[in-house]
Amino acid sequence: MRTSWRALEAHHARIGQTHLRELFAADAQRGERFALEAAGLYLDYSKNRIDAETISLLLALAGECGMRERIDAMFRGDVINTTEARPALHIALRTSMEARIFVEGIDVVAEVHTVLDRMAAFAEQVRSGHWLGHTGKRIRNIVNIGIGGSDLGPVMAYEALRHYSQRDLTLRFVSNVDPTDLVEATRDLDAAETLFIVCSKTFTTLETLTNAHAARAWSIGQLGDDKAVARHFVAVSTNAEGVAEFGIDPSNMFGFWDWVGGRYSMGSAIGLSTMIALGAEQFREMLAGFHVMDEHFRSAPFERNMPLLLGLLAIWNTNFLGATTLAVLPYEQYLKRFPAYLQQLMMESNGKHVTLSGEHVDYATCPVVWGEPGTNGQHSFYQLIHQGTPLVACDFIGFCQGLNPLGRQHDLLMANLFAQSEALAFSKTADEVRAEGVAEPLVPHRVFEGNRPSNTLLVDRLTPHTLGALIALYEHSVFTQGVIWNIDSFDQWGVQLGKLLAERTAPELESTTEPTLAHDSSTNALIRRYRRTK
Ligand code: G6Q
Repeated sequence: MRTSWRALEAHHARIGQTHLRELFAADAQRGERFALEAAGLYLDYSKNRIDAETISLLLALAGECGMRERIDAMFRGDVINTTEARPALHIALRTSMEARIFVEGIDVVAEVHTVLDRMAAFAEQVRSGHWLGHTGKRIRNIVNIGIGGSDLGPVMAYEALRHYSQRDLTLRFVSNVDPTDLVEATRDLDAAETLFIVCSKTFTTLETLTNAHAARAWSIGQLGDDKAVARHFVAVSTNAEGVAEFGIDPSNMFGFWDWVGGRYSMGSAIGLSTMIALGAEQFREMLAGFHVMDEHFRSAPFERNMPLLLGLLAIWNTNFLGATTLAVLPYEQYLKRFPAYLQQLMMESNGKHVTLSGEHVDYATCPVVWGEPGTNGQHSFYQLIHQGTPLVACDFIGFCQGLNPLGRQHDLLMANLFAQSEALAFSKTADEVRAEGVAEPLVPHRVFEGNRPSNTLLVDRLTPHTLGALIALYEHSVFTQGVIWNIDSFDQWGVQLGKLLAERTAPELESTTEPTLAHDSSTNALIRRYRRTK
């Protein structure tokens, strides 16, 4: 075990039970001391159960884990995704045109900008009405077909930045192989005005290809001509052969590279739907926001480095305080898909059980990530966060300026955010409850123990730029945690397993003759019952 890890354990034994009340009482400046600003985001981390020594011990842990070298390796394009033998170079998607990053002797930055320019030209044609459908009508509906990393980023970004989108375009997102998803997304659309973007890095994913084939049949069915595919389907993929086999003209394909992980790909051509909705300029603004945070992560001293500190605080909460879940609580309706996006980013990256060299870890890795926008969550699951038995770490996210001013509503929204993080941190003791005149039998029920850790991210305004910075903040926090846990944050063997298993079972459901089933008795019985009843 690392020396700094042991030192943190000893430190935890000393201050682990110290209440946030005491920590705030001991330092009148605590709220400003444990806060910092970067890339337009303000992070207040003072409501964590830490003191100055906690931070210096966590920084020592980062040093001991070789954090500097690992960050540099990522930015250089080294093969840091070792189980897939690839770099993880999402930072190259948003770096400046002048930068040079080489993968196997090829300058990837130049390639990134070539694709961005092609995307921009296409997006502009669609937005302006110059890209016409097969029958000569302009495109009014864009349906993105993709799943996981080829869906969650685009849908989250569209929802988050809807305020800035071209309102006469309808965007929809189809991911599930459940036919309801595609059927509901297309039932009121005119195929003559509908463009499908088929997003799949591999172009082999069962759900996406099944939906894409069904969408093609729907399109051709309405338009009555196979040739319609050329004007109504474009693809985003690394697999040009697969795209051509499907029948999409390679000139209507936007490429990316195997060094972009699915969940890190929304700044690549996978973001084509986002670019069509927002326009190229605002898409580039979003990339610029990512880039400012990337540069901050790369160059800021560790003690003022926002993603690094956020990652280290997660280590403290997970491994020393025992918080096994993280609630992401945006006080911004436009961020309604942000918790789902972070779920994949964090849990697929760091939900790992072995170290880089394959040894079983003997410490907890990624917490369960979940959340909902405030204030809605306050009327459902916040009860457990306040008074339940598990310790839930919380990230509150709020904006000083609302995008849709309406009376006092934005102030009311933010008043709730501030009040919640305050209530979670500070307790209401039995004596305080009694002093309010509460009858004795009810006193224990009205007590709040407090001492629940939270971060608050306060941002001036939700814009493409600040959204980019916010996502990059979490990406690099995830990376930081992965380095400390010594795991591969960029592979996803659990996801690959699911893809294989479904393909094995589907023929057993479909075969017209009784199949010989060789599963366990539970799975065999379920399959037989399904076959009888379907
Ligand atoms: C992301 C994962 C996974 C992936 C989907 C879709 O990091 O690898 O969510 O994005 O399984 O894969 P394709 O883009 O290849 O269809």
